[in-house]
Amino acid sequence: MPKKNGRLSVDLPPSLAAEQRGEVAILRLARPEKRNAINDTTVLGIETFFAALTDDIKAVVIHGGGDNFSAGLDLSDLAEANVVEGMQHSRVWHRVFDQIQFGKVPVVAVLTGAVVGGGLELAAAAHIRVAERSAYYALPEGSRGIFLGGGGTVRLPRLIGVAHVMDLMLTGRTLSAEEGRTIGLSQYLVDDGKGLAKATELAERIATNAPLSNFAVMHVLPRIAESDPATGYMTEALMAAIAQGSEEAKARLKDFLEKRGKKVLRG
Ligand code: 1HE
Repeated sequence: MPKKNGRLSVDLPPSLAAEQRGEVAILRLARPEKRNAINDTTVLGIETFFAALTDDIKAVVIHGGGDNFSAGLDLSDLAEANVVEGMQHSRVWHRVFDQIQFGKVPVVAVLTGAVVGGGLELAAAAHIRVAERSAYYALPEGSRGIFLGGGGTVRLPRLIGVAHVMDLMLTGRTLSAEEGRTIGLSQYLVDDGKGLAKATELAERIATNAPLSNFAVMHVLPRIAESDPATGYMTEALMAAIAQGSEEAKARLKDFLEKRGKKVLRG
């Protein structure tokens, strides 16, 4: 099948732009004049994008246009909200970000400039984070009189531990890209301007895996990590058996044994 390149045919709001490069779809937050602050339209547009992924897309890259990934929630969205609306608003973010974490294909996020509040929550829903040196992280919700609402209290402690989240939330302080890399906010740290290329390279590599293996990593690994060990081992055994029983695994193992398969990549 010919590999497609160009604009993705999905109807997105002006705050988002999507393109396809071969088997990788690239979603850009396209509201740089507001530091890619995420308003309701944008959240729903992210949902539309992930729902529209066709079977030829094997991985996604998400990045921010301009100098920043995202300044988080568009604060004008919540200014007039009552308690019920606040709760509903948060639940929409949960639904959409769940579609990223537990969607069809792995997602690589490129972190630049402000990765703040809901921007950090969005980044945490991705599977791999590539930070440029310009990236900085903060959770300023406390200073705004609000609280995390995009799944950050669930996802961030699993990435960096409760103590670091507590520190960020109570002090509102900023972590540098280097500090973020050290505590596990990003798996990669690259020079400014190199993030999108690195993330695309990783996404292209991910796209060569068997889809069932990627699916298992996204959907089964996090559940096993949350399980008691006995349940985890049994779930792992079941998943391993399902994966290795597949035609794709048989063909890939045969390729390796007959010297056609790829060797493990160094670096
Ligand atoms: C915004 C937002 C926003 C920028 N909502 N409009 N997030 C925050 O509390 C972060 C708020 N933003 C900032 O602290 C700064 O904008 C930044 C440090 C991120 C960047 O500073 P800078 O100097 O590059 O930009 P700027 O001049 O502050 O912002 C440019 C414009 O974007 C300006 O609008 P303009 O009409 O005056 O040009 C800003 O008002 C606008 N802007 N950030 C609305 N966030 C699901 S719950 C999640 C809860 C949260 O995410 S709380 C954290 C919210």
